Amino acid sequence: MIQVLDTTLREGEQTPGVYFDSHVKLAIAMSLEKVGVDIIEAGHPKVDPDIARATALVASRITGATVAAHARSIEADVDAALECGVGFLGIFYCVSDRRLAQIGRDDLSSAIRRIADTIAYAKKRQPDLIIRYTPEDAVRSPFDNVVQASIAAVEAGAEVISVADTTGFMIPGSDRSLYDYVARFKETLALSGLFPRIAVHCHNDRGLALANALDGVRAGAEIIDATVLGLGERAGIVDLAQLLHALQVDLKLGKPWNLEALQDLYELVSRHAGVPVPVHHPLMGRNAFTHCAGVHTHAVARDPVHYQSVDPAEFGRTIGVALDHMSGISSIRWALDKLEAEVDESTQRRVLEVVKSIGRRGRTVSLSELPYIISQCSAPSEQQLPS
Ligand code: HCA
Ligand code: CU
Repeated sequence: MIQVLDTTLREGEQTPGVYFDSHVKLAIAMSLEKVGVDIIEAGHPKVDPDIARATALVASRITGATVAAHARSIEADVDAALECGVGFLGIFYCVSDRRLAQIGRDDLSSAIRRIADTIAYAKKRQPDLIIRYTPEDAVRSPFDNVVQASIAAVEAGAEVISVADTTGFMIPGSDRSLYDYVARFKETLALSGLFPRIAVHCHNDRGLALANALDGVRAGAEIIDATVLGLGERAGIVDLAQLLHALQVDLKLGKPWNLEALQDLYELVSRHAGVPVPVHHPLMGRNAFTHCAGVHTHAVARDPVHYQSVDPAEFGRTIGVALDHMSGISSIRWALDKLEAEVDESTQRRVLEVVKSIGRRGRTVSLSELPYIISQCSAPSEQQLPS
């Protein structure tokens, strides 16, 4: 069963300038719960006492999803996380040779010992805890290091290993395919008789996060990380709405999530993050189901399928038509229909000309201003009005 882990409250808060107060974190978590995400990563409690308090608050109020916390491979981080009452703990430790040599305190074997000891410690403190081990930057680390660390992690009590594409390095269909990586990784662990659930955490540095995540799914990953608006370090990670839609509607995987609840969630996160939803954001953007050119609106008026492969009703939305320089007579008729206004053919043509001329100035005519344009274009003839 595919599960979705939302990390808006942890990875998303690593977006420069984004900070969610604890009551806002609770509101976002409750909105995520309404959408039905399976796991909510609420924060890294050791980073800051406010984050610890917010994580505890979320863990105490959310019953419809598993609440997770983030921790380095250090007992103090585990203690801080478990004091928050979470049911899922993500422990990360990079095992690339370069990182171990330049930044870490350990060589590979002591790093592996530290990872295993920390996991065993957490499992002992809370036997029902679900533990995920993430070899950060897994895909650019020596494969054998990742395998050795993961085997030790699973033997110490980790149930989930997350393949992190920490720098958005992977490219579908190339020799940097996450599909190939996950498939080979699972096969290699299976040779040791180990079958942890595989998670994928895909950064979007090359704009390929979702494509890579779906490659991971195809190779058997069962937990997929995402954030609202794809927030996160640098270019962020997988966008939650896009992921849920692809899994649920296109691939028919996972439990039924409540896609209609996404609109409120995006609005809430956007407002508190201070990050506007781009107008052309797939699925959630203002223009995502708005048709512009006359040829398009003409065809869509007969059957939206001509220019739409996603059904806006999945999100509780409807199609729209933009009134601007690209409009045709069918755009005007669509708008008149919406307004339940009856206007003769020649007035429609005059309205179209006004709409086009406003559009050429780089503005879209809203439905609410159209009645005034109609009035202006209706008899007594426009020419009789004082200029
Ligand atoms: C980080 C890096 C991380 C960790 C992911 C994980 C990544 O900010 O700590 O712990 O599963 O991209 O590798 O987000
Ligand atoms: Cu990340």
